[in-house]
Amino acid sequence: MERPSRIPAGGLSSFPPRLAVLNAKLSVLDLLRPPGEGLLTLTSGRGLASRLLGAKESRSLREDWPALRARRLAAPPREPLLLGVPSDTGGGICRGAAHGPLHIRAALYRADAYWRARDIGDIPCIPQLLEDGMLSRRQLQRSGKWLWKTQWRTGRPVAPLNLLEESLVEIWRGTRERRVLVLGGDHSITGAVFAALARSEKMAGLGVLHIDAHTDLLEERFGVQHGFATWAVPALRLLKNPAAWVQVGIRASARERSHWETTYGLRQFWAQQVRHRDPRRFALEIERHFLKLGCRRLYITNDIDGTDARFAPATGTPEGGGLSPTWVRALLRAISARMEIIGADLTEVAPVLGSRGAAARTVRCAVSYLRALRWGI
Ligand SMILES: [Mn+2]
Repeated sequence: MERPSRIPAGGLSSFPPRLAVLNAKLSVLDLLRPPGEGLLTLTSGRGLASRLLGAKESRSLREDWPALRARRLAAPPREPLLLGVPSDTGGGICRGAAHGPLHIRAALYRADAYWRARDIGDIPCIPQLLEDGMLSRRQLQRSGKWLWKTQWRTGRPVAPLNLLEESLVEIWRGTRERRVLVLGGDHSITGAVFAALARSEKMAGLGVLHIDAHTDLLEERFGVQHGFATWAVPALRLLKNPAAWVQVGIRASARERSHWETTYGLRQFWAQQVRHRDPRRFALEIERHFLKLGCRRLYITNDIDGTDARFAPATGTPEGGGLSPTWVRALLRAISARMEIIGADLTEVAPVLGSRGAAARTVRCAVSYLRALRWGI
């Protein structure tokens, strides 16, 4: 029997659309799910997105998704895009950050129509997987076939961190200047963002502002390299000058500040050093620091646990003695108004931990951080 060629004589319009999709070469971006649907569920979790976003919103997102996604990916290059990574397999104490993107969106969409129209959806996250290098060939093949269907080939990304890295590389291959706002997920996702930044040659002249209660500078944890406490080590090594990595809000650490600064060459500002200072003056100080190192562009990674646990309790490792939301917002607003933000993320929001009130407070805080960022558009 003769096999049909890719596109029939009548062109794509006369072809059944499903078949056209199967025959076209899939890009990793074709795997992006509608917002809130990247946390893959079967019968029991079905309807999570519609419960939070509303049945109408989630139905219309689902029905028009491929066209909507394509249109949003084609937005003017300076417009930042929103991408969700509902994975908390890299977490290790209390999980739940996989639910962060959906809950944050539900509140963000209500507050700000801008982000609703810039949402390119979720990385599809098979909940038990984290990084392809941790998987057997057999598992890669099984989940790869499930994810890519007939388009599966060895070497294609399967686990959440690899899908995220490849998606960003693909986005920057198409539009080098594209800015992204990534919603985690546990903090391991930021490691994948940095791998993609490096592969896309975006590390030169880049400064990093890292807000967190923890240093995330373990070389490994129980022999595992990918995770919420270890991602910053390989990411830091990708930066030309480690001094261009500035941590703010640190307080839960087995070692002194001097240990981290000497071992890794980065700069740390512990919560107790800065929380009583004027955040705008502090922003000026770190801007001067970045400029001295030749860094004019900034990536911001914001772990919600950098914020004091009183204000943002719904997270895997809440810590007291932290920064206030007012302080963090003022810092974000001031620094993003002065430097060019090429990307940012917000991680570790776990709305399923603690009471409903705790979740609502944490999500409110998260949304206010996203809205504090100035993208200069
Ligand atoms: Mn942390």
